[in-house]
Amino acid sequence: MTPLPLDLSAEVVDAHATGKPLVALESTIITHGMPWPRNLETARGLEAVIRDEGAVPATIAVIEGRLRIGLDPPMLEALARRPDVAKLSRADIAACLATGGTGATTVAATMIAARLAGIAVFATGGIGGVHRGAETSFDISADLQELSQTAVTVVSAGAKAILDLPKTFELLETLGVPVIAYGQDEVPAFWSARSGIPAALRMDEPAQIAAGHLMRAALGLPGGQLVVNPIPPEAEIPAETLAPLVAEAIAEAASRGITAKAVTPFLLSRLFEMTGGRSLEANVALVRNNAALAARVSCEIARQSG
Ligand code: PSU
Ligand code: MN
Repeated sequence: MTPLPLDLSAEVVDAHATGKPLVALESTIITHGMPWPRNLETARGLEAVIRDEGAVPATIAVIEGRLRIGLDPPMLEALARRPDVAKLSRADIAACLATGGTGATTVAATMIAARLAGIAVFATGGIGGVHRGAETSFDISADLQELSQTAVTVVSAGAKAILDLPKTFELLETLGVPVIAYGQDEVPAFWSARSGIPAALRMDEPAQIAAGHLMRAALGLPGGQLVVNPIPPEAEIPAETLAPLVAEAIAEAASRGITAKAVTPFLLSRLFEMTGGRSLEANVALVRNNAALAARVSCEIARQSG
């Protein structure tokens, strides 16, 4: 059988050997979600937040044909500086590894890698979902199916508000993915804490989220849990402020013929311009908040299973 070109950082190897809790981080947010140099600052900051909470970070990417679980500082910086990195989802990751390529992992590909590396918890910003107009474009992120088949708990701030949120949460329900709102009764909408959409599940303690993860394993259920953690109030952009800008950005993407993998990065960068950078500041704040919660959940999984 083809050997898996998997490299664990020394820190990740040590964490496994000593039973320290780990948190996976994706790399598409670095290469396609945020502009230089804020992307690198944010990526480093997330690792620091996870360490401060007593867990070990593992940023995941494919570098020259090797699946890296934990990037050393020069590797992280090189990835953040490169303008031409591929965006890898479930469909792309094997081909990238097989051809010696370099690519950033999306939520779906990061879940696959985290599971292979024995990491139970992963922090991101917002998952991909059902795009508006999906009834004609069929644009639905592979992140949703991945959540239904790969047993990793993903801590997010919901699905990005550029998406069709009601359809996204309907589809997650159909796929059997538990959507757990943290500390409130409705799902958040990425840059805004509220969406008006009631959450199927609510938990107020990391210990409950950890217990849910372990119970799914005991049941032999294959998929993951999606935690939706509201953006901190001081960083929030009200949904009313954002709605017209999102509509304008989506219309622009359509008129410019932007499709497939390019849609989400285009909309994020247009909103950055339209909000004078405020959407990026909100994105940084929410992903840091998610990293902290993910670390607490990972510590609880280690405690409850130890
Ligand atoms: N969260 C962010 N910024 C991002 C992403 C998540 O704050 O850029 C990325 C994730 O990697 C997610 C991807 O998987 O956006 C969704 O892309 P698509 O809609 O093409 O599936
Ligand atoms: Mn898509």
